[in-house]
Amino acid sequence: MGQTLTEKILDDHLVEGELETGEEIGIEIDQVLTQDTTGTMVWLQFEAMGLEEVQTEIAAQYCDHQTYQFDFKNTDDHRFLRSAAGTYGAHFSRPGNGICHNVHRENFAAPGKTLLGSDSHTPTPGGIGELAIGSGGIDVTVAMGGAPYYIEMPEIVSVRLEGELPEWATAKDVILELLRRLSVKGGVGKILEYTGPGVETLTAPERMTITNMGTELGATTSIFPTDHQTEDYLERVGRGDEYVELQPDDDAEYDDEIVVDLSDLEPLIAQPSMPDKVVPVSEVAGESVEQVIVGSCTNGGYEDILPVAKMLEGRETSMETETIVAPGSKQASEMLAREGWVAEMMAAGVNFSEATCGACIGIGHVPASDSVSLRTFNRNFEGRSGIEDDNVYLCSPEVAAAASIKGEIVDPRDLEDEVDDLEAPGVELPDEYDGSKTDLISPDEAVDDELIKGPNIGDVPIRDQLSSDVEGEALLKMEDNITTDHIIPATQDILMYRSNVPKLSEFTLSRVDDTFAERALEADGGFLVAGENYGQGSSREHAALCPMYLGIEGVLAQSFARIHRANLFNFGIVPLTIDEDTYESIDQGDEIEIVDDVYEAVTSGQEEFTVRVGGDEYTATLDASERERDILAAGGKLAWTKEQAEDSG
Ligand code: MIC
Ligand code: SF4
Repeated sequence: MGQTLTEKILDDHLVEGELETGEEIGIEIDQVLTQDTTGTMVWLQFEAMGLEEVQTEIAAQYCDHQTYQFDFKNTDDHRFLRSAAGTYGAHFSRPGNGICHNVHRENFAAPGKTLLGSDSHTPTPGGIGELAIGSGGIDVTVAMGGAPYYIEMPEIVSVRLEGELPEWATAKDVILELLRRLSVKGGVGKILEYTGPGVETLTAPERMTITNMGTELGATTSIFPTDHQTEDYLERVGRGDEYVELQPDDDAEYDDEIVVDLSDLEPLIAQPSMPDKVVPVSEVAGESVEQVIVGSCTNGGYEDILPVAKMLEGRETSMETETIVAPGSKQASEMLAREGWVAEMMAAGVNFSEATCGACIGIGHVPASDSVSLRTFNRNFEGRSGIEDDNVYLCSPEVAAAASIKGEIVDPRDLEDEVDDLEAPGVELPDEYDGSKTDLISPDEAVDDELIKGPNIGDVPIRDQLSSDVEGEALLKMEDNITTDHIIPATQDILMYRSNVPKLSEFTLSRVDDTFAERALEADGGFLVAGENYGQGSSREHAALCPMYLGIEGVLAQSFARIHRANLFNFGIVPLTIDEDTYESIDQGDEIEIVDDVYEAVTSGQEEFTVRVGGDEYTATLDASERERDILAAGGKLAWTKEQAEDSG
C-alpha cells in the first residue's frame, strides 16, 4: 500500500514504534524553535537536566511575544534567552525581529524536515512540507538534547482542495471554512494533509496561513505536498537549494477525506469569541468597527500586508476606526518600507507597529470596552485581547482593510460598488525576501558563553513521585472548551512572570474564579473538573506547571486538547477522562477520592479507575502509553529525565 506524505516523513524520522493509528511513535527532530514566553522554562529545564549542547540541526530562540519590555522583567528574560542561546548553541532572534513562525519560515523551515516548537502555531511551515508540531516547553528541551519526540500516531485526513479561489476569497477563508465545518475540536488526534488539484493554485505563504490556523482545529499538524510553488518560495527566500519534491503515493490511503471546493468560498469571518463561530461576512455586515488590526503569525507576512496597502493607497481609513498594522517580521516591515508601502498606509491613517505578537495576547492595542475589534489573527478567545468584555472577529486582511475604509463590517465585494476603482488586490509575492539579518545571531556569532540570570529568573519547580492516595476537593468545575488562556492568561500584567512560577501561579484560573489559587494552596491537593476539549489553545506548559505548583493532583475532563494533555503528564498531574454523566454528577466542592492505589495502577498499566464522589462511584479512564505512565509516576518529565540519567550512571 502506498504512503501518505505524512507517513513518508514520519518513516524517514522514525526511531521507535510503528506507523499505526493510536500507537506511540518516537521520531527524530531536526529543528526546534522556542519563543520568549515559553523559552525561559525550556532553557531552565535544559540546565536542570544537565544538558550541555544543542543536538538538533537547527535550534532557534525567538523574542517575539513580549517585546515592548514594560519593565526589567521582560528585558531580563530576553537577556537570559540570549545568554542561553549563546551558551548552548541556538540561533537568537532579537526582540522586534518578528514572530517566531514568520522568522522561522523565512530563515530555516525546509521541506521534509521535522520541527518541534514550544508554541502551538509551530505547524506553520507545514505549508512548505515540513512536518512541524507544537508541544510544551519541556518536550522541546528534551528533543533539543537529542532525544526523540514521542506522540500517539494520529489519524491522517486528506483535505482535498478543488477549484480555485474566486476574487476576494482568500487562504484565510479556506481555514475559516474548515473551522465552520469541523469546530475547534474537529482536528484533535488528526494530521490534516492537503491534496487535490486546488493545492497548486495556492502560493506557499497562502498555504502557511492555512497550516498555521489548523491549530485552531486542534490538529496535531497540517501539511501540504511540495511543488513549483514551494520551490518558487524557497528561491525567493534565498534557499532554493533546500527544495525537495514531496508527494503522497498515488495509492496512499487516508483515514478520512474532506473536500473543499475553493471556487465556492466567499469572504468569511469568525465571530466573538471562538475561532469556529464562522459565518459569511455579509451576515454580520453593518456592525461598526472601532479597531482593525492586521498582522500576527497567520496573516503578518509581506504578502498579507501588501493587499491592505494596495486597498488603502490613496484612500483614508474611517475616522471612527483605528487601524493598526503590525507585520509578522521586521523583514516584512523593511521590505514594505523600502517599496514605499509603509508611507502609503501611514498616509491613509494606519498606525504602523513593530513586528510582534503583542495585541494577539492582549499586550498593547487593547480594544475599548464593549467595542468591536476586527483582526486578521487566529484566536479570539474571550478576554485574550486584554479586556474581558471584548468582541473580537477574525478575518482576512482584505476584509480587515474593507472595514477600515468603511468603519463597519462589510463584504469587500459590496464595498467594490461603493468605492471608486477598488479592486481585489490578489496575491503577489516579492521578487526576493531581502531584509537585513542583523537581528538574527547565529551560534557562531554568539555574544554570551554563560547564563545571565537577573532577579526575574526563578528556579524550575519539581514534583515528588506520584502518591498512592489521591483525594481532595473538586476545587473548580468548568465547562467545555476551556482554553489555556483561561488557565494562565498571557496578558501583560501576568506574562512577565513566566519565569517566576510562584508568582505566576497566583493568577491560575483567575479568569474563571479569582479565589481559585488561594483555595488550591490552602487545600494542598485536589482536582479540576472540566467538559470537552480541556486546555485547547496555546502550548504554554505553565497551564500545567502552575496548577502543579498549587498542589493540583488530577484533572477529570470529558476530553483533553493534545498539547495540554501532554503537559499534564509532563508535570505529574493525572489526566482522567470521564463521561458526560459523571461530569454532570460532580459538583464543585465535592470530595473526590480515587479508590485505586494510584501509583500502582498507573505503573501497572491499569486503564480504568474508580472514582468516589460522595457515596457514589464512577469510572474514569487513563489512556496512556507506558512512557507517559512512567513520566506521571516519577512526578513529571523533569524528575523522570533525572531518574533516567541517574540509572544510566
Ligand atoms: C498563543 O498564541 O496563545 C501563544 C502566546 O503564542 C502561545 C504560547 C505561549 O503561551 O507562550 C501558543 O500558542 O502556544
Ligand atoms: Fe504570537 Fe498570536 Fe501567533 Fe501566538 S497566535 S505566536 S501570540 S501571533
